[in-house]
Amino acid sequence: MSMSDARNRLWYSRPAKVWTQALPIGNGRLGGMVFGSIQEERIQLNEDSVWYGGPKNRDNPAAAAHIGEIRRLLFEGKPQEAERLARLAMTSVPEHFAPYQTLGDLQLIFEGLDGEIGDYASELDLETGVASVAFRCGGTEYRREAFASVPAQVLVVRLTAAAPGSLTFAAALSRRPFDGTLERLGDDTLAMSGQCGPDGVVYCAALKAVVEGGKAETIGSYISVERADAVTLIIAAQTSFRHADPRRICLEEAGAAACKPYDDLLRAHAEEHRAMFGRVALELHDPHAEVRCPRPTDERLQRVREGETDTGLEALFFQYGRYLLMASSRPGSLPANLQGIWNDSHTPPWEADYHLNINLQMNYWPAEACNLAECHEPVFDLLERLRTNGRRTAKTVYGARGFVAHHATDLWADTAVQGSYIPAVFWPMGGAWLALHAWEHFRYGGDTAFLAERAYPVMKEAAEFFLDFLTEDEQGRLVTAPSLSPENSYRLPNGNIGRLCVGPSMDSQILHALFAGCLEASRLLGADEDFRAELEQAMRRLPKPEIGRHGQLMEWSVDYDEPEPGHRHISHLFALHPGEQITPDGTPELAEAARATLERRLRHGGGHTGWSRAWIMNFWARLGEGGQAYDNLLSLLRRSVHPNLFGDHPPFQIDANFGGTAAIAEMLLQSHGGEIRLLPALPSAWPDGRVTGLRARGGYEVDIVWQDGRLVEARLRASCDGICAIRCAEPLAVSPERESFAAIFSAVPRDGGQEPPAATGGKPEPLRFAAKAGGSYVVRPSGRA
Ligand code: FUC
Repeated sequence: MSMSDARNRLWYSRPAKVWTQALPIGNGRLGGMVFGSIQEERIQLNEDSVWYGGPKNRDNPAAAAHIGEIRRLLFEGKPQEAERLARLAMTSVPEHFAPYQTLGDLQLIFEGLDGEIGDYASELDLETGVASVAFRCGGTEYRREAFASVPAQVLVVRLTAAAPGSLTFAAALSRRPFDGTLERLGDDTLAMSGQCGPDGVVYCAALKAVVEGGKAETIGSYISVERADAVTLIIAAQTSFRHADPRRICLEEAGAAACKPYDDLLRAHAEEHRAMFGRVALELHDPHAEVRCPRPTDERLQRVREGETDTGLEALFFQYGRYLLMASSRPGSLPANLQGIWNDSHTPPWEADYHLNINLQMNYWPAEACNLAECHEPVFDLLERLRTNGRRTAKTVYGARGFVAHHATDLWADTAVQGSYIPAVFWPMGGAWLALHAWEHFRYGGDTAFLAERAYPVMKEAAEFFLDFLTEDEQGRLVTAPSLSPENSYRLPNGNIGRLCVGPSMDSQILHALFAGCLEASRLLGADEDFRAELEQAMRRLPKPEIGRHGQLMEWSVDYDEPEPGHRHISHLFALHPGEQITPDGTPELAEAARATLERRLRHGGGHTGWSRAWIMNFWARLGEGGQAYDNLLSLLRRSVHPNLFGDHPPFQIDANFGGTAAIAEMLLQSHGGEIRLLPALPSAWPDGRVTGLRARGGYEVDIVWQDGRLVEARLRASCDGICAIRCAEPLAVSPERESFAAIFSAVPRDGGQEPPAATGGKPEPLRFAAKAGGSYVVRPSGRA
């Protein structure tokens, strides 16, 4: 295997004591947390479909009959009465769905490792996707490697020692509590099977040992290995979510992998992994950085917590987000849940579910921009299933067409109201927001077949629900009701606190984006003229973003007092990010109000959860405020990251990793509103650097080099024909890349103007040119072209 860059490694000089120090591996479907312990190693295991309980129709049949009354109470300014009725009539039966659970542990108990330990290092190589542990004991060097293979669909653990016959250990699969069956199959295999509740999935995990030298036998619940030279352990796992006979598939997968030499398994895995991971590189030059031999990652993090900066760690955090998405979301797997795929509990926080009121969406913010578009696919699969269930929920709960999903969903794509926590659950926007992800996938990649077959149908059906559900307010606007502003509350003039409301700003903003997307998509596809007319009309009647008495964007349709002005959700800035209804250039007053909103939230302690901090970074990046985005990155690293760089809510929640990675990309490259912006929010802390392989909407891959805070050059590789509008802080000029085979390009001056475009009002106009699919273009500041 070729060497990888030390900059893309996490490493530690001690084994993990707690789970949030262990190192994650994953292939989207299978996950492992490697502790790196010497005498008793633990690799905690996950399979993405190990959820407790089966699919249920939980929609409350009383709902549709009461929606009118709940609405009336809200319009009359009686949210508490509305909430009482919603709680009775809309809460699902049963109230909750069940959690995602741990699969169990691989346990390895070693003999003969009680001597003095030297040269210990555990590491996670993001480029190869291999976690390893190396140490010396009694004069012998030991090494363990672990990875989750996409090609082989198994976890692989390799144990070696420099002296022959040095490996004696017992290996077991365990799950606590466990009421399934454990089988010994021959000398080298164990199988652990069970069921996650009476109507839940049946699972099977298999462990197979391939021993070189020495011998293996199964005794009790263990595989015993004696005096081996090297051992490859294969762990396979499957559930009845995908296969009628998970045990058979699992044993087949373990058997097939065990037939392959370890080097072949490793090569196939690392090649597949590198090909994706290597699409993007980020260098943030720092003259003070220790590039060659940096300190252990936890020590670097500690120094940052104590006030230092470490641009290498910032770049590592960026790449780690990409690594984690590759490890927890691949074609055919389920989407990354609140913990990605890594969970050691039977009762994890928030069921480790798919929260649709920010968290799942945030998980996928880096997917397109950070060149991992295929990792987005599980979301589109989930959307298909949400559509099916959500049609029933739309009809039963709201008497409406289309499909609806609320604030959270599970393995079974449950669309019912989830739980009874009033500030969150009665929110009908989850499906609509998620459907926009399919639209984004098209905007980045330009795949019209995907648009026609997958994106547009789900967007259209999400929109159809709202054409029925929206109701007219006193001003004749079309508003959502009942709904809420996730998960915030407001104070009425009489002092009462409300959560349920009419027309929260976020809802109108999501609908603005959804309707606009549907209109554009249907035009591109030449479909549904009548529907388009209906949508256009509805869109005009949606409430517009409004400015309140603190100069802030209003979160509700009334400028209510806020009991918690530093609330972690900043839902009413959806229009700034990930939406694009508000931009500093297009809507300067609203952008100012967005800034005031952020400042107000932050003054009152906002950003206290990891994901909230990550969203704040994205907002500042969209406002072109690199310094603010960077300060919030520092806060994220200082307060909301575990020693293994997992994001912290607290507790551990992975969205901060993905949101943080997306924000760093957003600081370097933006492509919303029909323009590509180079270095739109570059902080002074990153004066020199280079990024390669980021993606921009319209079908571009973009490399950027900058020095002293100024663009040196950018290279664009186009995968679609189109007019490229691109800008940065100074005027730009373009030339086709010399080695490019597609030399056909022409500058398209705006309004018949000259090329390169002149600066207007201090801000340069974007450069426009016709890009051809397959063409490469070099863009430089025009003074230096
Ligand atoms: C959101 C947040 C919580 C938490 C939960 C999983 O709704 O309000 O902070 O992140 O999801």
